Amino acid sequence: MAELTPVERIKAQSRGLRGTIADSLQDAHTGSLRDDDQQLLRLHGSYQQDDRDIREERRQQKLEPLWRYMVRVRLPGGVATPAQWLALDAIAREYANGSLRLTTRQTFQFHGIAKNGLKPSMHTMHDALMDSIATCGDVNRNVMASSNPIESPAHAEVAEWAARLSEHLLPKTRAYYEIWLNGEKLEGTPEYEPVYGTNFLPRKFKAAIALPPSNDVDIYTQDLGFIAIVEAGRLVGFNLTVGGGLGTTHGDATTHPRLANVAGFLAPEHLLAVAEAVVTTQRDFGDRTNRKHARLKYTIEDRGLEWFVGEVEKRAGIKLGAARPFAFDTHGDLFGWREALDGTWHRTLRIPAGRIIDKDGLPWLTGLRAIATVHTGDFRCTANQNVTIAHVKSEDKASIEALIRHYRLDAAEGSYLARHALACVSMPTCPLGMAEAERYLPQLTTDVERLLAAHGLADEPLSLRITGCPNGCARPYVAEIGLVGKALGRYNLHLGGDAVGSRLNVLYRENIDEATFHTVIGEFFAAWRQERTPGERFGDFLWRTKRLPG
Ligand code: SRM
Ligand code: SF4
Repeated sequence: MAELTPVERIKAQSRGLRGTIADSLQDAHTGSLRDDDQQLLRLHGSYQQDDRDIREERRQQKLEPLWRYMVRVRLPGGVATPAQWLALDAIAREYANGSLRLTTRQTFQFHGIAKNGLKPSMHTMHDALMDSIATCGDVNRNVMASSNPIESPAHAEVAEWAARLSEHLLPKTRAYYEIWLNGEKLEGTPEYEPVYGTNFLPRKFKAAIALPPSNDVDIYTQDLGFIAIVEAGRLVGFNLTVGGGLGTTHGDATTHPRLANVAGFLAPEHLLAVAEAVVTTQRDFGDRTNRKHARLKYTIEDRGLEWFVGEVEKRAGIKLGAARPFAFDTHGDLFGWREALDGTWHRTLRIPAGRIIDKDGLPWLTGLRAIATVHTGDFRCTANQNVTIAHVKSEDKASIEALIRHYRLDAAEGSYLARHALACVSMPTCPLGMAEAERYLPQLTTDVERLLAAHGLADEPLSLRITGCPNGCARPYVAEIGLVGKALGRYNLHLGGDAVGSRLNVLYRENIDEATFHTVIGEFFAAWRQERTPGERFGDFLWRTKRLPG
């Protein structure tokens, strides 16, 4: 029988995710944690990283790498109050690198926190009713939900379900409170984990709720998804989706992105039981011997969807109904002021690659702090790395708009392409990055905009997503143009996603440089302009005219 992966031993022996993190934190001789604790730290929502830009310089100086910590906040549905925003802003300035980073899973990350800044950061979050529990590691991560606030009564319900789902799938261990918040120390046996058991999950696990017609959460890329079904203005239930996942490894044909299957329909009151059944089935049958084969998508492929659904139904004690009809019209965000049903207003701000920082004459961190100081509604992080200022009263709209303009928070709302492009973090913090992503995005969008304009296609709807490696953190495999890092300055080019995130693109060219990318895309734009049917999207055009393999 194949051996369990080393991470399995670390989780099993961790005494409910405690390990020796508390001792590791005390060690003033190094900015690092002990090896096993670095793994466990993830389940507390943090990764140990080093600044790759200065890695070599530090090595030459015989210094240890500049160890710093990324911390990811748990924020179901991406909803934050102004008080929470101010707490996050304070952490960004006092303990992190002066930036707040909106992620592709509707939450915030901090980068650059030193070891001794971790506890005060967790305290600041806790005081504002936030935490980072289970935002990383082999557990259910931040639960996403369609983020446009109150455009129908179902929006509020969906946000509430996301919070309930997040709570339901949260580990029960008190380790987080003990280690970070000076909670009482556990004596004896660790807490019983009804959902996770002692070994937690074989791998990371992701859940989201989509509210058609928006697929902003990219439901087909999630391990577990619920598509809200609204009939006669009422939320009547959800279609269940299972087995989406994007991570791959270059050169390893056993790994691949996969879109989720729509498995059936369930009433709202069964959502938690069904979610738990999906998670425990994956807990019990997921591959714990090979982390590259451990996601739910492979469990379903190996055992079959029918078997999987049967197991879930047995565990949840219900039979799924036939999936109900639904239709998506976008997986992007909607910009500009929009009125909600309750008469309040919201406006989504375009934040390229989600990086909120005061830089290059754009004082965005300061500007959003100023807004949070006076705002009486809330903020919504979107799955597309943007932020919505939500629930603005009619009488406050003009003053919020004035702040947006004063702090130039509308500066990035250029072309359709620029408003919708996504980039993962990659350099200099991500240890897995092979090529630039976030830092290359401004140049990349400018170049593609120029090529579009050259062919008379300026402002055509087009999705562009780039990642620094094949893990897929900016979900590049459902973009019309996806660039996936291979080496510095080199990318695999994927083409052919659709407008709503329901089609995987395909690998078109491997390991190409910038100049080749411009040539290939320029030629395709020329053909698209000439041969497209009215309004035809780029991805659809490439498939219809058989320009893509497969
Ligand atoms: Fe991710 C690992 C950043 C969304 C697939 N991801 C990482 C790490 C933690 C690198 C590491 O393991 O050391 C990156 C930290 C970089 C940094 O410096 O901050 C990282 N992932 C991100 C974020 C911040 C990208 C962003 O630009 O917003 C996103 C944080 C989301 C959140 O708030 O929880 C992020 N990652 C995703 C997504 C998209 C999604 O979840 O909707 C995916 C693809 C969907 C999926 O999971 O299949 C994704 N990340 C991965 C993988 C590949 C997993 C796999 O099944 O193979 C890894 C590597 C791993 O797990 O071994 C990874
Ligand atoms: Fe890092 Fe790769 Fe994820 Fe980008 S896609 S953040 S390079 S793991």
